[in-house]
Amino acid sequence: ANSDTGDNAGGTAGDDKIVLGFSQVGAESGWRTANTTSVKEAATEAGIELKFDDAQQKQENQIRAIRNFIQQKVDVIAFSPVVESGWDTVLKEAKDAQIPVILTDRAVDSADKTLYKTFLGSDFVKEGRLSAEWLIEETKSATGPVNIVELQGTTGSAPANDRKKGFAEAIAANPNLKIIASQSGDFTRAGGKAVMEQFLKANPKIDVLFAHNDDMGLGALEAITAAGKVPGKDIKIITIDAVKDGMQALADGKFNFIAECSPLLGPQLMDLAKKVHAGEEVPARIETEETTFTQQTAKEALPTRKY
Ligand code: GZL
Repeated sequence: ANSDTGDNAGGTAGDDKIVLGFSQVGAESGWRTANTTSVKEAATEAGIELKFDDAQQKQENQIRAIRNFIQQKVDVIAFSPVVESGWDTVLKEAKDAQIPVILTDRAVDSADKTLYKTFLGSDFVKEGRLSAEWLIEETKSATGPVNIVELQGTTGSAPANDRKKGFAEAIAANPNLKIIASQSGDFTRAGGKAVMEQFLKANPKIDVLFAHNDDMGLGALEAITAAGKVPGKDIKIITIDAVKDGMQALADGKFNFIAECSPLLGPQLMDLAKKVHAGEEVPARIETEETTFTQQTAKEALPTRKY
């Protein structure tokens, strides 16, 4: 740690623990809680002292937490930025305090790439594209328009922006596929349910729901069945994450396709924290390994899913 207790002054310092300050988005979804578990367990495993803060999905709370970490002179700061913009000032303060910063899960839009050492997380554009590619294949024999409604993630967040972009770019190739409504459900089950209720009231013909995460899709299920429609049949459902509850819905035939987004970033984060603390070079971008699931492969994978 950067503690200037002086008790190591001049002596052969014991190899004291690395102190990592971690600012987490919140606890909005199954993905998020699995991610928190992964970070906490990996810190224990790695012998790293973790200072953990839950920002309840508020950027000002993350900025405050990062400032506290700087005051406490932690060795390394890591965080998952709830939104892409508005980080340059506080990241500059961390840089001036010579505390290396690691981005996990979500990215920031800062032009100055020296404000953080690396970004460890998924390629959200690819997740959106893979979701669309499944739908293009699934509807290739459709003659008339295929009406899609989209439940976006948290407004301004990298996963919401990029999943939307990847999906929209891919379906542009097929004029039959139309996004007739698109709105944020803030990555939560409650948000997904509330917005899907509105979609169903306003749109008599909905063929497909594209939800930016499982939790909003799970909330939408309640609205769809309440409207007397059969999820997975009357309305095809595509989601992203592949957390256990989403995979169960997929195996049960209520969802049709999930693009995985792995929350298990803890071990890689701790390895990176040790490297940046030691002043070692690390890659600027580390992309998470992940796959996709159909109803059949979800049934096969469920028994061994870790989250
Ligand atoms: C993606 C992550 C998103 C998940 C949601 O890496 O930021 O936030 O897809 C979570 O479930 O709320």
